[in-house]
Amino acid sequence: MIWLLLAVCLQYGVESQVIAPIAANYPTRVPGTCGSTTFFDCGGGNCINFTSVRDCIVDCADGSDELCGQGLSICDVGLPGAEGCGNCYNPLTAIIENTCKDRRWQNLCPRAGTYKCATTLNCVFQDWVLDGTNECADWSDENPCIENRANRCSANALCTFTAATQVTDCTCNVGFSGDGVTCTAISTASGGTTTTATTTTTTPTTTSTSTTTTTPTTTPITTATSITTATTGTATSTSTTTTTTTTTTSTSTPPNTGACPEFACVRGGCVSDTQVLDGKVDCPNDSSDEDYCTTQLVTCPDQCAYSVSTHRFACGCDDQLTVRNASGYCIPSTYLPFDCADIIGINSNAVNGVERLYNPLCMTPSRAICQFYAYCDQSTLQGGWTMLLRKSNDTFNFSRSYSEYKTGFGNQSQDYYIGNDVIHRISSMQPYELAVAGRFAASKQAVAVRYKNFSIGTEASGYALRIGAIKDSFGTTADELLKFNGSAFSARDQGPLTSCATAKEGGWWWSAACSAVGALTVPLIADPIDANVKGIFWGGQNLSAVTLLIRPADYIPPPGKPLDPIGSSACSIYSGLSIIINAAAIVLLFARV
Ligand SMILES: *[C@@H]1O[C@H](CO)[C@@H](O)[C@H](O)[C@H]1NC(C)=O
Ligand SMILES: *[C@@H]1O[C@H](CO)[C@@H](O)[C@H](O)[C@H]1NC(C)=O
Ligand SMILES: *[C@@H]1O[C@H](CO)[C@@H](O)[C@H](O)[C@H]1NC(C)=O
Ligand SMILES: *[C@@H]1O[C@H](CO)[C@@H](O)[C@H](O)[C@H]1NC(C)=O
Ligand SMILES: *[C@@H]1O[C@H](CO)[C@@H](O)[C@H](O)[C@H]1NC(C)=O
Ligand SMILES: *[C@@H]1O[C@H](CO)[C@@H](O)[C@H](O)[C@H]1NC(C)=O
Ligand SMILES: *[C@@H]1O[C@H](CO)[C@@H](O)[C@H](O)[C@H]1NC(C)=O
Ligand SMILES: *[C@@H]1O[C@H](CO)[C@@H](O)[C@H](O)[C@H]1NC(C)=O
Ligand SMILES: *[C@@H]1O[C@H](CO)[C@@H](O)[C@H](O)[C@H]1NC(C)=O
Ligand SMILES: [Ca+2]
Ligand SMILES: [Ca+2]
Ligand SMILES: [Ca+2]
Repeated sequence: MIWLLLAVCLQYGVESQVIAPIAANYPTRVPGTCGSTTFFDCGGGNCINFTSVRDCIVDCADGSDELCGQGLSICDVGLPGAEGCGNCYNPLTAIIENTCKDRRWQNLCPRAGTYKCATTLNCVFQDWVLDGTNECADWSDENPCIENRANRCSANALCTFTAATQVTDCTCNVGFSGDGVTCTAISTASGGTTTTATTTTTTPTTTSTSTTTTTPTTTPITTATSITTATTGTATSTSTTTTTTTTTTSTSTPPNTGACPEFACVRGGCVSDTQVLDGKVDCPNDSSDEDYCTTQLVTCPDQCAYSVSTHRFACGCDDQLTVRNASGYCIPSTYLPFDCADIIGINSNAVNGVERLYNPLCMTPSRAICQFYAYCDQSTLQGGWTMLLRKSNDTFNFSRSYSEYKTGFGNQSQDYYIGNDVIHRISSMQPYELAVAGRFAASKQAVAVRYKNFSIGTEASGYALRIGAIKDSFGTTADELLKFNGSAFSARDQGPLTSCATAKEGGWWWSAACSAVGALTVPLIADPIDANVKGIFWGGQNLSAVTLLIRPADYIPPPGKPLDPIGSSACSIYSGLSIIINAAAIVLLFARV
């Protein structure tokens, strides 16, 4: 069930969600008084060709032909190059990956230490600043002039950065001369002429391998029906304009008829937002302010939630940046967990187990498709580990299709693979370290190897694996992952080396030699005839259980987090195993780091 939803999420994530104008989104204008759906009614008897709607040129006197349709919001209006036109999207369904660059990283803003972009809604991690990729969308993260990031211009110079050319100019202030990097005061006694020299620097742009940034300039796809709403924002606006929406989209939710300023009870009567789900029945003729989710919107018991901006219950929260609390009320999501380290950040006492995590690119995180689940190891090496893979025995088959590896499979409380799209998304957010933790079959000794860096690329890059050097290890010094560095992912039915994945019975970042040594998805039990054909090997030994864990490279455990969770720590990464492993051994390893 969970995985089905995730699959849907990821599929949405890669689509453009820019909505082209369709007549149905302009019910009061098309046909209006014009009498034909090929015309748009500007009002006052003025009709324009519908092809002129949202074409970035104001045709109606009031600019109404450039508004997004009902229920749609506008974004990206103020971006360099957008010419004030922007994109229309449905805030209730969009995952803002490639649609709205001005807000795709808005969900990072509640995080400590992120940089608030100058003119867009985005916030970026510190190490995205001056990294050559324009995540802010207004170039403010790449602007060397802001806070004199590049220390380029003299204190007596004016720094200017031109986004279009990515050129930085340093021009000495009046009364100073020099090249802009060095400016010396012009002696007034000398009476010399004031020359203004300029130093020009071009910021090199590197192409990030881990992000896709294609701007969808055109195109329809979604046929947005429905909705009642007021839209604002015109084509000529130069600032970013957000449209407020009130929606009655879902077939499973009734419209708020407008008879009530806030919540409309099912059998008549109005109550305020604060009376909804407060534990006390307030509706005069029914108890729908309290039991709406169990009596009316029964189709989505786990997602059913009340939003204050729309004054209605829906399957998920309507309000952006809100999240459903345990009562079903949508509350501001000041800090959504995107990985297991975030879980510790929210609750320093969090324990090992399956956790719900969020896609930071979602506008309405409470939607089920914006969520995914992972096993969190909160004890090993002071916790914060997101488990990508657990293979505890061979009862669960890892010979899966490319699409299964893409979206993930298995059960987070047992054996599972979290999915390549999730791994890419998480690991491209900030630097991560990787731990391979397992157990040797013969000695039953717990072993672990920690790598300094870990990320995988976009699907277009083949989810190319990138790992750094070993950081530390216990029980084995072998580096069996290095040979896969740079490889693309192959499953039995798709990828550059499907033959390896088929023969060795697992999807992996196969390299040409098809060596299964260090490939952690192949069957654990070695082939007795040719041990290298199958069986997870590490340093010449069979592994009988293995997990793959990641954690932010700059993870800071909460104060007092025990380093030595004897009896629970290392065991946690094998939870679900029936075999007792040597927990103290791994604890020792990490204690020495
Ligand atoms: C509307 O514009 C299109 C494209 O310019 C044109 O082909 C079409 O004939 C116009 N329709 C009307 C009714 O003017
Ligand atoms: C409650 O129900 C009664 C009887 O049907 C009706 O007369 C009354 O108007 C209802 N109250 C409200 C607030 O709608
Ligand atoms: C959910 O939020 C509502 C509104 O703030 C509050 O009344 C309710 O107690 C919250 N429920 C829980 C379980 O925190
Ligand atoms: C695993 O699944 C694949 C594909 O369905 C199948 O060919 C293979 O026999 C299965 N392996 C086991 C051990 O069941
Ligand atoms: C995963 O396994 C646990 C424990 O057996 C079970 O309670 C849960 O329902 C399973 N989840 C899914 C999605 O199958
Ligand atoms: C790899 O990780 C190390 C240690 O965390 C860090 O100093 C280094 O910058 C990282 N390298 C890359 C390319 O991310
Ligand atoms: C892995 O490959 C990347 C380039 O793709 C390189 O920067 C990195 O140093 C390599 N890792 C190791 C441990 O050699
Ligand atoms: C790996 O395990 C198998 C049995 O599972 C055993 O036959 C084989 O000898 C082991 N190989 C090594 C190198 O330990
Ligand atoms: C295999 O692992 C699963 C999940 O960890 C566990 O439920 C099952 O009992 C194990 N089977 C065997 C044969 O050990
Ligand atoms: Ca127009
Ligand atoms: Ca950047
Ligand atoms: Ca109430």
